[in-house]
Amino acid sequence: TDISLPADAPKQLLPEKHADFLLQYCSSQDNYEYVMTEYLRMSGLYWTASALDLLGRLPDLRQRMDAAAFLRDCARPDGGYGPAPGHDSHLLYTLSAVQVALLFDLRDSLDAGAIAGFVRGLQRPDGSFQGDRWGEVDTRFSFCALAALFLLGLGDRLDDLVDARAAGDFVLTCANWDGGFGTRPGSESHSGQVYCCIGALSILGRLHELDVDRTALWLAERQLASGGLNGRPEKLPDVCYSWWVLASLAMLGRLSWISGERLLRFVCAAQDPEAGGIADRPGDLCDPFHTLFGLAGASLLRLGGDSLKAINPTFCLPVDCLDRHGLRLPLWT
Ligand code: GRG
Ligand code: ZN
Repeated sequence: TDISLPADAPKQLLPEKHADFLLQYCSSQDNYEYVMTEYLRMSGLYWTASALDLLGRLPDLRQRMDAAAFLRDCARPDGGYGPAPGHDSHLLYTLSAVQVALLFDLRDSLDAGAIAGFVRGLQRPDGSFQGDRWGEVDTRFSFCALAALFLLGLGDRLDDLVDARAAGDFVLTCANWDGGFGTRPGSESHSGQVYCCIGALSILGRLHELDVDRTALWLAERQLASGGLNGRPEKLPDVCYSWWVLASLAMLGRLSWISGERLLRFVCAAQDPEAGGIADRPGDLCDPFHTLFGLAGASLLRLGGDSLKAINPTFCLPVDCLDRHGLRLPLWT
């Protein structure tokens, strides 16, 4: 299943337009979409801020909002973060909160010990992580747990804080015969889960335990004739897989296994040339999520020209942000 690119679709990346779109999106409090997404607002702020930072326009957002106050209001007594004030904590929003803190240079305002305690409390005996106190297990949460600890500067203490060995063992049991990974052992391969599992293994320094070529081949097969990437076989292409698939290939050192030029053509076609922003596919409504992952993919491919900063494939943060905080995976040095 694929789409064809409209003949009149944009052919060039429109970085200034995207900065306008992102700033507009989060400054209009009465924006219907913005109000709608309260249950994931902390992640929304991360997507917006990370995309603006890639574009060199994060100072514009800093001027317009008080990120320190928002972080404070979303912190919970259990040490985790919720998506918005008054919501329960979850690993998804706890990772986003740490990412936001790094982007806005607010790491010192976080209680790293309390966050680490929250993360530790969600690990299960088999090494997996549940996302919150309700108990759903997913390889996304393994990644969120390890990434949050690493980004707090606790990367060299992972073994004291959680059972790092068991965390990696669990992720490896979620590998499928086709080379992909799923949410739990035996579940269907999906590119988003592949990103989380490879990301977790990259933090643990255990990528070499994978059949790298088999996984990279499954990822490369995600590219369709339109140039776009899908999340699993028989599905439609979607701009966000420019991140989930490409970042995974980058971590495996196999970025050249897909055609970057054809992918960029697909991403460009999903832009709104008037209001800015990138959608999941051409003709659809733009949002900060697909805008970040479209730009982040272009950054990995180094096809954004001078308009995009370099991005780290494990953490989806600009490389200069990680450098500034002294955060470096041995693999990426
Ligand atoms: C730091 C970038 C970053 C992420 C944090 C939460 C997380 C870690 C990663 C999410 C990975 C994931 C599961 C992405 C997939 C998202 C997505 C588009 C799901 C859609 O699934 P379907 O079944 O769509 O609706 P398809 O494309 O399969 O038809
Ligand atoms: Zn998508």
